Amino acid sequence: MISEKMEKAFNDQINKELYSEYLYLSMQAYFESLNLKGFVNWFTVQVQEEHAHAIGMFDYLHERGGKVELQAIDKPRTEWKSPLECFENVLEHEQYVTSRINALMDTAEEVKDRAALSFLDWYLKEQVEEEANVGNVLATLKLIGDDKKALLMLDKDLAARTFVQPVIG
Ligand code: OFO
Repeated sequence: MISEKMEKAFNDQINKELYSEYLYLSMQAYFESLNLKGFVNWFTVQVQEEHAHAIGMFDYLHERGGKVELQAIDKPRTEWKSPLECFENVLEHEQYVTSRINALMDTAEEVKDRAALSFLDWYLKEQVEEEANVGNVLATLKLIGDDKKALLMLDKDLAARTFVQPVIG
């Protein structure tokens, strides 16, 4: 049986993952408004990944005999000045999520929940990957500057991203 403290920490993180899904859906809508379909595809995959992250914790909490209590999801931002500003926001958000996963692991250490620690290892590795992927797109956007042709080339590249159902834990 999972401790009450750990149960609450997981419920809070499920909310953060669902918020991530919501934020990226809002960014997807922003790129729809710019008619950049490759970016739209990139965010479609991102939304699916965040949903999988939330469900991974949702299932795990049940597996450990805990109770899932869903919370209200904050309203996400809806406007960005440019694709560059939007991706700066993505990186900032992923860095925040990384800090939350670290805090969740601190709680698991505090209550000596080694099973949760080992489960959360996957999330920690995933954050390293996410930050690297987002950082790459961001670096390219910085190089592109105001070059519309180069932006369309990046859009074409991002259209190739596909969703692979992650095996969590
Ligand atoms: Fe983007 O990794 Fe979950 O939140």
